[in-house]
Amino acid sequence: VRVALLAGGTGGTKLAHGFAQVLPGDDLAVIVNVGDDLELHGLHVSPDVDALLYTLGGLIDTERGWGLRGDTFTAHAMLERYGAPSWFRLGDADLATHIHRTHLMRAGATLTEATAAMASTLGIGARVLPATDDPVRTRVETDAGVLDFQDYFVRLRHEPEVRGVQLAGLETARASASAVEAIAAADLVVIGPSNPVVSIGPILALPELRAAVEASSAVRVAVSPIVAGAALKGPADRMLRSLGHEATALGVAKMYAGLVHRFVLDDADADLARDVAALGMEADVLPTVMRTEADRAALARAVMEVSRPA
Ligand code: FO1
Repeated sequence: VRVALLAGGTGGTKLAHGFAQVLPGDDLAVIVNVGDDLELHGLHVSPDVDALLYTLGGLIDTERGWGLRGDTFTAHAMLERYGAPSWFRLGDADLATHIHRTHLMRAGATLTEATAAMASTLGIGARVLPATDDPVRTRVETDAGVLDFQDYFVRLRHEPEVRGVQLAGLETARASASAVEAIAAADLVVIGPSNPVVSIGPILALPELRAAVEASSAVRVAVSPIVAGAALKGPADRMLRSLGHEATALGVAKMYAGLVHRFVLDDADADLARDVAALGMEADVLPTVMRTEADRAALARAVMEVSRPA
């Protein structure tokens, strides 16, 4: 089974790790959000790509959910002393990732090429494919003004209410050809349990990528990032509410209606299955909360199992 997984943030990354545990490397392509990317200290930082590289490479700091396990922050302290922005912390070893990526890109590599080279060095078999090589940057309209994504997410700890989302650069951006091809070649397209607005939204906003999903003959399944009315991590529930959606698995299913054939909701939301099915998709009730690495693999296997063509 060739799987193309759309992902960004913690939930999608954990499910990617689940698929990576149960599929041969080449059979998994992860299409990654780049709307969170930023330029910092002259370096290209790509948080969702980083999280995938570090998770699939077994290097992530699982407590924080970002950066490298055991990293130190000496360079960060020195940058702070120089008066550089200090609210976004790059660890010493993490800094090497951003320096190397930026170096490759200045020498002419695309983000896709730089990511592939780094994934290979880290021994990652799965293809980690940025949704686009062009700069598409998420901006959030909040009560505190229009903010760059990391300004909202990290500096302001996603406290301001989100009133709208803009994708700067979208008009001229082209989807990555590798990502489009991976979707076309997939037997199973999975929308991960990621924030539908700021993680999956910037991927599906690329017209060629959305068209590739719609044109795909694969089984298409989405996994709910909302369990019992709450996001497991991050502001997805509040963001859905302030943008006029229901902050429930059903609310997320409504956002994907017409795009997916199946929708996976957590055991805790079994009572919503009937309403999800009424949207014209199969509702699959599964344990979706991934506490351990084994949970990730089990969810990946279960998603493949329910999606197997009859
Ligand atoms: N998240 C934080 O909350 N604080 C940080 O200082 C921080 C630094 C950071 C550095 C590199 C990287 O790849 C990610 C980093 N993150 C940090 C995580 C991150 O930006 C967000 O969790 C995601 O963008 C949301 O998916």
